[in-house]
Amino acid sequence: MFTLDPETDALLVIDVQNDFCPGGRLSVPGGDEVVPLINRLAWLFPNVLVTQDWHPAGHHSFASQHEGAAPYDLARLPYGPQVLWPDHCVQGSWGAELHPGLDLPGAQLTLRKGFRRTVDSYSAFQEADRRTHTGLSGYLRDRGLTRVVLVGLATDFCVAWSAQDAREQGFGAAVIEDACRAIDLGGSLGAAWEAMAAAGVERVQSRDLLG
Ligand code: VGL
Ligand code: ZN
Repeated sequence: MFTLDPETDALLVIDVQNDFCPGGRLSVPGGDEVVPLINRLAWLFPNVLVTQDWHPAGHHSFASQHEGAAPYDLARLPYGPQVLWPDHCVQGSWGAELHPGLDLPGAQLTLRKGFRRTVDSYSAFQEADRRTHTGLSGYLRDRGLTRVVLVGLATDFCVAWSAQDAREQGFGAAVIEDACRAIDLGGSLGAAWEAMAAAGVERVQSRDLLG
């Protein structure tokens, strides 16, 4: 059973952007399939918040910035291990735009992350240096929102990191599994679900909300 509290729950729509959909530069398998479902789910939530991965050209998470590296290699950056990605979600580019089918007229906040050239930010709460905050927890607290319900891309990266950080910051967190799609690099999807369960993230299905 999953009971929504419209007063204190927020739907957090993670990175449903062209580059993470088929035809994009970091295409997540089936990424665009979540769009109609997210549009339906959004009607249940008076509070809808959206994130965008938003990198400057030459961002250090791009393999193109590391000599001899290929996309999906693992690198050591000053703040820790970092998967290197194809160039993606470059500020102002088509790939960084939200998927055109996303229909969220009631969305209240668009939060952009990953805009510092040398630090990545999978999480909507905290950058990969684990010190720099995006401001989302302050926003939620000021608005009396106590739980985030997460949907979007990708389950095992930005969704999982955001959900775990929500818990760490003292919020409830639930992930709607079928309203997300994963990258699944070397077992990352299974590991993400394990880590989320350990952090107290609820794992739910859209039918639990839509009936
Ligand atoms: C993401 C890889 C790189 C995500 C963002 O949105 O899950 N993944 N940047
Ligand atoms: Zn990124």
